Amino acid sequence: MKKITFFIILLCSIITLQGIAQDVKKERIPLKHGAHRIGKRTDAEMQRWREYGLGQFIHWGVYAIPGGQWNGKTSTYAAEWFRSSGLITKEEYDNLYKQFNPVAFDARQWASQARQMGARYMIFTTKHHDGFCMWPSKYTDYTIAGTPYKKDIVKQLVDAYDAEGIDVYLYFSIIDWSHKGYRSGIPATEAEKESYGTFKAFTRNQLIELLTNYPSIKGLWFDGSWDKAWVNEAAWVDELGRELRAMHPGLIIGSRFRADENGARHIDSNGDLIDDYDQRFERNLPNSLKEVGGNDWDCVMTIPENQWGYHRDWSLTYVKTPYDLIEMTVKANSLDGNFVINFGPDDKGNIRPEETRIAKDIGNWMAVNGEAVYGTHHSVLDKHDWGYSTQKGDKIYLSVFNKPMNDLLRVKAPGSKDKEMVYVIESAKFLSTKKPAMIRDGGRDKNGSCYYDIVIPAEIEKTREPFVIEIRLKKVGKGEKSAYQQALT
Ligand code: FHN
Repeated sequence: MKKITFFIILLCSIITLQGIAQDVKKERIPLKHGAHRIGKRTDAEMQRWREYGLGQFIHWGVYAIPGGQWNGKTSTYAAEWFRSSGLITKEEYDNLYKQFNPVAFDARQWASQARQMGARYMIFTTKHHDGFCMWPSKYTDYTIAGTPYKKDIVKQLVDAYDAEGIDVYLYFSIIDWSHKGYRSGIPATEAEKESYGTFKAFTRNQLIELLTNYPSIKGLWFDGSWDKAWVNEAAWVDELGRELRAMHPGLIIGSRFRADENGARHIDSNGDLIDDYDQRFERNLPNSLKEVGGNDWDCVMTIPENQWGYHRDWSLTYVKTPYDLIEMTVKANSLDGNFVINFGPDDKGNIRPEETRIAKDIGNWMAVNGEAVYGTHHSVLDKHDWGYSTQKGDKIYLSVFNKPMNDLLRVKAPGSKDKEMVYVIESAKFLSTKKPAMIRDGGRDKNGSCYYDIVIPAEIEKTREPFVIEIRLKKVGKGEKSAYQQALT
């Protein structure tokens, strides 16, 4: 008896403690510089962002000159970090810009290639961690104006991509190795504070300059904001964000710009997303909606493993295939995110042939199947092993990357809350052939979900390409079949 009483008391204590723990978890702390909005932005600009589906990233700067190699040695470092590779002295690197002369650069050709690939937005590195500016900034001499090339690259790109109807976002690195006042650690002395103050003023000036010079851009894509010194400036950075947004209504900024006053980055101390979309999924797609936490998000991805800037030698790394990248694109959209593929042009301004081929293949697939990506979101269907489903209005797109050996694609329709009703497939067609698909009834489970087997015809099977089936569902009384099924089964 004593034992039973003991266990009952223990159980009650555990339940009470759990309750307290949950209450403590739910308690919100007052934050001045955390998220300024709970939930997603609902304005037209952000809705447009949400519908892009596929984007292009471009990492281009003076690091394209060494392209990962120097004095006959090859670095396995990310090429855009070459200054830190140990193969070049800082002085040599900092003088590379005097040779930067991308005579083959043709912004219109890049933009046309991006449009053919199906990109709806582009993010361009105006300034990476080395601090070299691809626009003629009046706040430093370390810019494109000081190169033999001289011309404003950012302007040419903004104009060319605007002309193709591709929205432009400017990548901006907070880390800037070229500025004397830049530091990673929190300034301790008055002199350090003063020096860091000059860096803050410089950063603010450059951001205002970018928004002033290129007013058609849609957003700023921040990077290199993890330094303690920057994180420590929550109030100042928050105010800067306000100023930039006031200057440029509708401006879109991801979660990597600022931290809250407790140093929490991306997600504030109350668990809410800081700014407009979650930037934490770099080269790392989430696997479930739960991971995404109901937020907008993007995933930026390299074609090789971890090379963003131009590296001459791709033989040292796995290079993703067009189908790898297409699958990732569809997966991102099935989880309510955008997917952005990175390109690293060479020092002359050429997009490397491997990237051009990949862009072309992706574009050919997107031209036929892009409906499954643009403007779509997570579908009402469960995740299936053959691939991913996305949805737009009442159209559900089944993107198949793992074709079943029996050429029957099993689809589980959602269960219906009303026990007398079930979902049937009202219509189904292949996007590539535009032909209707034949469907077999696959039975029901005890929760009222119906199963269907979509027959993959030989003409689709033989292409050995990922393909998309567009279906529509209809709720009918139990035992009824859709007119489509009656005709086709
Ligand atoms: O250090 C950079 C890296 O070079 C590259 O620019 C990527 C792109 O998102 N961002 C940083 C690493 O997170």
